[in-house]
Amino acid sequence: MGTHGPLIPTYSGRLDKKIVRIREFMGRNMKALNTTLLAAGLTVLATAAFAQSLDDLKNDASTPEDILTYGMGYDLKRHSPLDQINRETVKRLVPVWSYSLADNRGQESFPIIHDGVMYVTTHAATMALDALSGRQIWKTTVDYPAETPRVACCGIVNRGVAIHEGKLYRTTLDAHVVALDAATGAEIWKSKAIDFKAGYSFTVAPLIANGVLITGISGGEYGIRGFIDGWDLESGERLWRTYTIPGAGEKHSDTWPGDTAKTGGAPAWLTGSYDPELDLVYWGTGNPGPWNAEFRKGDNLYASSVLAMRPKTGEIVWHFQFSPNDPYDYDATNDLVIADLAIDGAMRKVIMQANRNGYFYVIDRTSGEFLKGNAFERVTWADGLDPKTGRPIESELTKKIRAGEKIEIWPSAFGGKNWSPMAFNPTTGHAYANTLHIGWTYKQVEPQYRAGVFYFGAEFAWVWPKGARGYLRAIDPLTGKAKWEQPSDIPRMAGVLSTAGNLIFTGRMTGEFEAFDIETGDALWVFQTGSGIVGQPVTWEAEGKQYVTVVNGGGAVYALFSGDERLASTPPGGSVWTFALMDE
Ligand SMILES: [Ca+2]
Ligand SMILES: [Ca+2]
Repeated sequence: MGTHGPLIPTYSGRLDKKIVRIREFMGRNMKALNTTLLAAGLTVLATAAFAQSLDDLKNDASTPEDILTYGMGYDLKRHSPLDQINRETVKRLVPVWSYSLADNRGQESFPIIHDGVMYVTTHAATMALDALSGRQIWKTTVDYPAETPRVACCGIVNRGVAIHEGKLYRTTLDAHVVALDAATGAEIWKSKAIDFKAGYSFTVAPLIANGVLITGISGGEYGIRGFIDGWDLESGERLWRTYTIPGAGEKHSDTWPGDTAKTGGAPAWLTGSYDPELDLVYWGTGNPGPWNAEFRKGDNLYASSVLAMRPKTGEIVWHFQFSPNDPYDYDATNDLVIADLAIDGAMRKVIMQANRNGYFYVIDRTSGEFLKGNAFERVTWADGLDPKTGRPIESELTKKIRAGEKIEIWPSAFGGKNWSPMAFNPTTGHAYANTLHIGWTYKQVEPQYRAGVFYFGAEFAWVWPKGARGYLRAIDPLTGKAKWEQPSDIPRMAGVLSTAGNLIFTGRMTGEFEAFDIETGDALWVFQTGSGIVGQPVTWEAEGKQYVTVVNGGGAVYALFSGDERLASTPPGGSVWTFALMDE
């Protein structure tokens, strides 16, 4: 079993459970083998321990000893039932280990943990670490052409692996999908999605739903035609491709004038959520291109939308468009969180999104019906949403933009919230999100398309507020209102984690990893990690002990585009940090 075998003894407390699992696994046809198997020792155990079935992925949120899915569950709630680290004990939270990623780019990798091994990525490598000690087990580099970074608009990043039956799956900046052996890091297959040179790239962590590996393309700022792909887990063969912009003559192609659809953008660069009961994947799409909306009059489906799709076929079952004919780079790729909420006296199956456009949406995930949409940040581009359809009511300012004027608009292209995922706590009923308080002056100009080059058709400059540029907020999904907020001068761009210990974890671009009281928002704990945090905190347990892990490493979208000189005093350099409670 190579390097994996020696880890098993550190998990001796779970051996009995494993043996039971193996018995069940072998049970139906091979009962007689049980005794032999038990006597066969660790090699057999370790082999079987690699299996993590589709059911394991489905149950991920309720099995805190591992983290098998991006977002800590198909529902992307990023909420853990673990409570050993809580409001009372968090003062004893200390680092257990740190591992250098040996990379100076921004780090956004979501850690996957299975059987005592943690898997993390950078744009340039995939790594397996002993989760308890931080020791590197293997590291496999990613080779891509040196010219590739020019087609990645907003950070040379990778958001992590997917895992299934002993294999890891990741994407590469030059638009390939790779399968690796989880035990050794050896490449099993590598498939090309598309030629990267025209502005296509991958940063997304793949989703495995109903046995299909799903990826979404990046490149919304380069005049691409967006798509979402389904891949065969075993062979790497592409099973389907669903374009996020219909082809000529297809349904909704009339929402694009002339041949504007060909360079219409609508990327799909963040991981979707999945409801196994409905067998629907929810995947957000990005802005239409170019930003100049007068160049492509019409709703521009399916840009700035959510698509509900069948994972087996890629069929679009329903769609909802947040920002029709969007001029403002309001990607709708942000995390689509699945929950069941009481709305107007009835329990509804919903998805929720804190959209870049400044509205917090609640949508019926069975049908796509708009239920609620309220501003969670300053919004001037619209006066509100139609209460029945959710369609934005554009403000006088947006009308002036459309007439060619230069106008100050809120929120900016950074959005009311950027990609950094929020958490949802089903007990408090609140979403916890790092929101952005940034405006911009904006004017549409003639766009010029050149393959692999920014395709904006707009001139813009950021408008900074006097005080905080961002707030960690506890948001009521039904009203958009904040129960509490924690300001930050340099805005937080990290993911958020909620725990049953009544804590919220997140981090700052100046390096602080932080814990807050979920009820009051009071800051309870902080640790300086030495580089900016734009990654995604997770929590897990082993041998009865709770751990918290976050990847740090400053950089990516805000650092690249804000010109915020205050970040100069925070050095780059990515690491994985893991924390646990010091003994009393
Ligand atoms: Ca789990
Ligand atoms: Ca965009």
